[in-house]
Amino acid sequence: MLNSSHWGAFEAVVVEGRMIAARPFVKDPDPSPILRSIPDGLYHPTRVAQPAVRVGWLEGGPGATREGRGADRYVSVSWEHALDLIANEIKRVICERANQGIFAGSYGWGSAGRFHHARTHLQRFLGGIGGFTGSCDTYSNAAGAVLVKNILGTARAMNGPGTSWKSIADHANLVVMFGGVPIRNTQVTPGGMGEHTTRNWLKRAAAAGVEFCNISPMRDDTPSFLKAEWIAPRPNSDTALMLALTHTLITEGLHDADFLGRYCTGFSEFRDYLLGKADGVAKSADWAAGLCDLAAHKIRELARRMAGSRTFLIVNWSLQRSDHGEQPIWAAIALAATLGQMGLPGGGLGFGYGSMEGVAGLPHDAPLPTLPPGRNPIRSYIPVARIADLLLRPGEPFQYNGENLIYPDIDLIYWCGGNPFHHHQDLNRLIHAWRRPSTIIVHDPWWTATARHADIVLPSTTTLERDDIGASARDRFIVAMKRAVPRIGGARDDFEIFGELAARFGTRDLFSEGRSASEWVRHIYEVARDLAERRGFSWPDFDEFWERGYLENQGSSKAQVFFEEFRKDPDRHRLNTPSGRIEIFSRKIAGYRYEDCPGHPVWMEPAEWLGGDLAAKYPLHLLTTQPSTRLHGQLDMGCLSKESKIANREPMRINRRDAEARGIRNGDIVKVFNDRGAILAGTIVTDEIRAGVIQISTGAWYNPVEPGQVGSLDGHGNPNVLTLDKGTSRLAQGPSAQTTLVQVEKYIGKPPPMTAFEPPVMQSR
Ligand SMILES: Nc1nc2c(c(=O)[nH]1)N[C@H]1C(S)=C(S)[C@@H](COP(=O)(O)OP(=O)(O)OC[C@H]3O[C@@H](n4cnc5c(=O)[nH]c(N)nc54)[C@H](O)[C@@H]3O)O[C@H]1N2
Ligand SMILES: Nc1nc2c(c(=O)[nH]1)N[C@H]1C(S)=C(S)[C@@H](COP(=O)(O)OP(=O)(O)OC[C@H]3O[C@@H](n4cnc5c(=O)[nH]c(N)nc54)[C@H](O)[C@@H]3O)O[C@H]1N2
Ligand SMILES: [Mo]
Repeated sequence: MLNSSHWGAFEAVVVEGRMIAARPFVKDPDPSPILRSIPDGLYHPTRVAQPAVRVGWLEGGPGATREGRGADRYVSVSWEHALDLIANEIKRVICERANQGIFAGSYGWGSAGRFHHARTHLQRFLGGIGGFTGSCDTYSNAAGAVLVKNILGTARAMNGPGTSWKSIADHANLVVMFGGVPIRNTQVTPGGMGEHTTRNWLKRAAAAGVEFCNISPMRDDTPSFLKAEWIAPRPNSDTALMLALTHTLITEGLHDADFLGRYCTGFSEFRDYLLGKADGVAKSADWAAGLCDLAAHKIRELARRMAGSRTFLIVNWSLQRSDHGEQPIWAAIALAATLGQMGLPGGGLGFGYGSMEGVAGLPHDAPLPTLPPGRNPIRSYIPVARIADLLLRPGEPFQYNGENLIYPDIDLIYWCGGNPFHHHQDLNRLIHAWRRPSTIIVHDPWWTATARHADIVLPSTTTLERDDIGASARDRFIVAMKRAVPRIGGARDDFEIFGELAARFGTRDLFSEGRSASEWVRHIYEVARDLAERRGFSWPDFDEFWERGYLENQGSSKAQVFFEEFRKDPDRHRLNTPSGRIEIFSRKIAGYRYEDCPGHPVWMEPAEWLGGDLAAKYPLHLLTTQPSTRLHGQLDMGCLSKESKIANREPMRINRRDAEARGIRNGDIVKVFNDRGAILAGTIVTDEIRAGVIQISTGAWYNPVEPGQVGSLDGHGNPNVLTLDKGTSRLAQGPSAQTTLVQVEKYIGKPPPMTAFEPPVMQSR
């Protein structure tokens, strides 16, 4: 039976009603090994068996014993009882604080299915009873997306489709990759995929003779078959490097003045800054060498090589998940504009090509079946990564992208399909903030750290327990996700849960629009099919699609070149920016007068980095990359992720020199710490990572030694205990997770037991 996941389509192998394996989809040339972990997750003891209520909340009522969150026991209750408690509590909060007192931004990846999209169901339900405080943008690329909408006029520049790999393989001579193209990240795309294409495209480009340069603190951010040159600047110093490359181009007369004049606006302001007209500091290669810890001649050579080749720049999203994360994106756009190759085959730049599968695939114009989001009648929201600020600073003003906003006063959090105790920075600050609201409700199939810090937890089904459709704008396939096994424990679909809740508000029909789950799956397919027909595709009717298990759209055979039309005729194809051009200087952004995001790309020291004062106390830069063995926190308990652990802890990769200086060896348990907190991890000593930098993937389930306590040691290795919780700037307010310094020492003594993969203690009533 076919099914799908964010890491790829698969066949569920079921024996006597039990799923035993996920076999890769036959059409996938490079399936993800994460599939192996699916059956482990499906039947894992951390599945939430029944609706559960935290003892302190049940006994004391909303708001009682909030510091017990994370530590208290739970009581199993019936579905009826749990739903009554929730409905009454929502009514109380609406009555006392109005709807904006409910926070339901509910960020997270949930599952690949297009109908059982957990957050959308939550928001459709709450939208129908007066609305909620929501969130905008993403943890993935908020800083980049908000910026490029302003200066290129489209978020597509950040999210794709961009210039295709085919165009790069056929026409580029040189690909310079900031953050590499880690194939581990291209295992994933939201909504899943029928085929993983990145590895084969890279092979094709290498075979065609394209040369690669990897600018990253980690050598293995590119596969070894690319034989890429490795340049390893200090983390978070890329903006300085890009400015110096541009400075070299200009001072050596290698810039494309025609392109800058015809297609861009504001180059002269930027040039004045590069030449140091106002501050007396030329942003030269010599200047950047000290900031990036690279040789100045290397920077100059790279600039000349770029100008002498058809050069494509790749900038991964990771660079902008840092303090002033708008700047490396803007500086890269200015660099590409100065080279003047944007809009040419194999030239220009693209973002996120190593962040996800499909960003640079061959485009197809087929529609996606999707669940309509519904309407939120109130306009109250935060930029997504400001969750802790929202809870800690009710009533306080803040800025975002030119707007002056106020944090509303939240009394109830409803989270469905996401895991803030995985995704948010500075978890000790979050635990503190999380104590503010009276009530926290979570739906999840598993006892994640977020569920363990909630008052009411409802068990959701997984994709294996329901029918759905998997599809992504970045992939040609649309997959019938067929229910493979019966529901596990007392789990219910989110759709069904919100239908029951809506009934308690008299809005059931508004919420469901009178359709059952199976009618909805058919409906969203048929709506998309109509649209597909109008675009010249011919899709089978629903029954035939369901019977066959998937449908395959023809991708274009023609490579796409981003900005090709704009380059041909910038007047007819004006960009959606105030000037209609690429804004190297933005009058609009300058007009906001944000000192942390002025009107053109600039170098500003990040709050924490190896070039700053804090490095004396915390001399290692922590990179919290995406995990190769799972999706975020999902399937951390699966075999693939478990096999990767060192002494049961999340691996930490450290350079040989730094390990030797601390007397740390392969396999040692270490304590990683800074002023925000401390975690344990297992050591891997390597030469693949720059000295002064350590890597810990995100997603190890938070396992505090003292549950519920602010400042507890995490015995498993969730790096968000250590990361910085700060908006990138007042422009985008994105997360700054990659801006974090730490120290590492060998852990002496008996390590605490690992308990994150055991369900919490249930108390009988
Ligand atoms: N330090 C650091 N932190 C980061 C990042 C980083 O680079 N560094 N990256 C950030 C990024 S880019 C992202 S996108 C976030 C990801 O953060 P999240 O998207 O919040 O992480 P997931 O673990 O995917 O959480 C999804 C949750 O949905 C649950 N779920 C699955 N199916 C269903 C369902 O049908 N119904 C319900 N109700 N729940 C379901 C899963 O069990 C899981 O707990 O993390 C961010 N955090
Ligand atoms: N297997 C797997 N794949 C995933 C995910 C997952 O959970 N698992 N999550 C998906 C999601 S939601 C997203 S948004 C994307 C995120 O995609 P990205 O944000 O691009 O991914 P990261 O792994 O955080 O970073 C990629 C590389 O950038 C480098 N890097 C970090 N900081 C710097 C810097 O300051 N300068 C330079 N030059 N390089 C730096 C690191 O060495 C790192 O390996 O990944 C997606 N892919
Ligand atoms: Mo993401």
